[in-house]
Amino acid sequence: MSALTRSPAWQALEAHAATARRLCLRTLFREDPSRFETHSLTAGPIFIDWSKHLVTGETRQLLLSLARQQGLEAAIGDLFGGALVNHTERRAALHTALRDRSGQPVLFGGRDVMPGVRDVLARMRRFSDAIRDGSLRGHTGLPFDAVVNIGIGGSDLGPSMVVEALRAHGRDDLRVRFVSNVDDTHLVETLRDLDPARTLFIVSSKTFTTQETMTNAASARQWLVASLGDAAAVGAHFAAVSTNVGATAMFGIPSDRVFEFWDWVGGRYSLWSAIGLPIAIAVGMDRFEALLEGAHAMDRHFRSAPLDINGPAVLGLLGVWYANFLGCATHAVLPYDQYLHRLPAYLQQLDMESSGKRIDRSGDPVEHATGPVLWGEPGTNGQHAFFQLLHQGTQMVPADFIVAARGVRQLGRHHDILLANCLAQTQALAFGKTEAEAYAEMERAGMSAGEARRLAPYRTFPGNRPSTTILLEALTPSSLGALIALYEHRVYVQSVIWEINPFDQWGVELGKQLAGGVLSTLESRQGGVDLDASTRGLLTRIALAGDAPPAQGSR
Ligand code: G6Q
Repeated sequence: MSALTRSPAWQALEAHAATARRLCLRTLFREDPSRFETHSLTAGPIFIDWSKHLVTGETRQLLLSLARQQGLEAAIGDLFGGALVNHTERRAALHTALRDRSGQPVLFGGRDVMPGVRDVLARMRRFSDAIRDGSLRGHTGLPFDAVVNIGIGGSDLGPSMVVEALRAHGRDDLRVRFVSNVDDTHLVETLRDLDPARTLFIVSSKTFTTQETMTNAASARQWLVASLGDAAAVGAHFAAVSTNVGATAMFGIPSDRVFEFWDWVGGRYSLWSAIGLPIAIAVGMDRFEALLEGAHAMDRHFRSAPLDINGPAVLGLLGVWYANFLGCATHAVLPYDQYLHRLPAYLQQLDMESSGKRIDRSGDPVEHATGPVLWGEPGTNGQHAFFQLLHQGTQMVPADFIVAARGVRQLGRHHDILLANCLAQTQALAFGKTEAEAYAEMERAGMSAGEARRLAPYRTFPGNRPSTTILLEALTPSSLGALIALYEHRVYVQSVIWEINPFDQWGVELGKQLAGGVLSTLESRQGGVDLDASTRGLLTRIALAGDAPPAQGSR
């Protein structure tokens, strides 16, 4: 048994979990009229109701003891203070500096990083303003009406999720699109209705070596040069965001169109950096800065609020409670907001790439569960699909319901209906429906006693299924920034408890390394002798299938 699982705080939680499994939320609410007040909090612009969780005052105290035992408060200081929290790569994780609006220095290695951060923000403002007002033009003198971001993973998911979330602030005459997949259909379908003379590409890649991104960028350059008939057009139609300034120059991107970021910004934490350039172009730099403001408000809360009313700490500790003590293997994120439809995909990377680890900070295998599988879809769509399992399946799935009190659009009763569904679902999950209630309901509807008895077990909902309601006043750039930062810090809290590094991603690096080897075998059409039988067999089948004729599109 590891020191963590042997520790007093861990052992106390294990002992407590045996009784907590049998907790009844109906009873907890009946016996404590102030449960909602004592189990809710305000974190920056976000209200969090965590009263519908399988926790008592004792659970709360025991989780806080675990947090203190694991040194959570000091670890929060380390994160903001530029300590090498990413110990395997010997890096800090100073994404919070990118949105620091305090005017105070942020030191890393004895140097203030803020002048560099402010300089890049100022350049982003000049560039995005010039695209938006049409003063920066393409090779043939036309203003841009489309921006295509080419990137993948952390260089795609954050900005694309935010551009979707803030679509209400976008402009119809300036389309912002994202290409990530190396499958050529993604690039082809994205470009097919665009005018090369009015299209700007942003190649976003921290390393500027990622195979998918560089392949897409090269094909985009070909498309542009072939259409405009002049290789010199590249300089006017490409910008880059990268830490690898040498490689951007080799690609032909002029240095005044290269936006820098730094090693201390992890890919999945980078939307606050120049990786957010497509956001600034889509919705304007003022709104991008409002996004930073919102995140900074959450940072201030995380740094200063006592742990028991600290949003990221409470959510992180609940995550530990369910993953390690109540055996939950998955966690659902259910935004009741169509604009947030890419949030689950974004959070999947943030959470699973950060918490999907099996070696602890001392280099030993962990002896406890780490990150659960995170998944989700917007409500109300999910209600007509997988919610069945949430309500009546055999697994417990803790779920986050995210909703805004005020809708962005004000169309008829839509928003009230959305809100009602969201609240009703958390109610049903928590309080369920007993067999007697199900029976009485059917009897009232005029069903025969025999039929009602037969169906009652099927129409019973066990309840006691935990959920958090995350309530925004409205979805704005600033509340969105706070929401994303809330999840970032939740991931950090869990990593501190689990003693893992949330800032490296060796699993992703493996994919980058392996694909290269298989590709050379595939292209040489010769089965490599050192390949395993399955890969060799599949390569042979692929070679036999030959090259299919290219699809004929309508355009
Ligand atoms: C993020 C990961 C990964 C990365 C992509 C793209 O934290 O490291 O998703 O963002 O692999 O890498 P580049 O930005 O270097 O192209």
